[in-house]
Amino acid sequence: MRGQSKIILLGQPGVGKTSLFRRFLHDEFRDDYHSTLGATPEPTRPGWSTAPDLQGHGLMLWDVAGGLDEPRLLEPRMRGAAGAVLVSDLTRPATIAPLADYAQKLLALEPACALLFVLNKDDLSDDRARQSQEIARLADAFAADHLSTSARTGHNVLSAFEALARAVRAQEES
Ligand SMILES: Nc1nc2c(ncn2[C@@H]2O[C@H](COP(=O)(O)OP(=O)(O)OP(=O)(O)O)[C@@H](O)[C@H]2O)c(=O)[nH]1
Ligand SMILES: [Mg+2]
Repeated sequence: MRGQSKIILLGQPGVGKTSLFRRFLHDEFRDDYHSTLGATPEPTRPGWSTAPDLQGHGLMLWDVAGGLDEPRLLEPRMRGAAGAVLVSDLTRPATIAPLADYAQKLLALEPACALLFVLNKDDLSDDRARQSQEIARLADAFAADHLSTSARTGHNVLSAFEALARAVRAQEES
């Protein structure tokens, strides 16, 4: 993986895709919610990760609107993705299962795309055993990793993108 790998954020509306994108790229967080319109690709800065094995590996992040009901919009944005963060909301367990649909649609277009499943908003609740189990099962079904994150506190946000960058590289080397 040299140059920039296209990474797409996928998941139901309001799970925190834009918030993870902003926390990761700009280290900021906003409480207000504005549903994303259109796609806004943005690159990582040089040196975004200090991990020795990721030096020179840039990411181009695509933040897209949540929802599976407009495949004509979603599919062109999925095309060319080397990696995807599949985001769910810890406080809304119903946002977990649809990630299987996003993953299947994506892999139908980009079979070698690396996946990372995320349970976001982990600052909001300690009661997470069931959700963690569900996301772990889903990730296992796609032979992918999973993490809980908080865009609000920043917990695991950098780690999530580093893990995905490594998974992208592993896919490219296989
Ligand atoms: N407490 C908390 N709130 C969060 C977190 N991430 C996102 N939010 C809030 O959840 C709401 C939705 O976040 P967005 O990042 O806009 O969600 P999205 O997935 O981009 O939504 P769409 O663009 O509609 O698909 C906003 O009010 C955010 O402030 C988090 O980790 N913790
Ligand atoms: Mg958004």
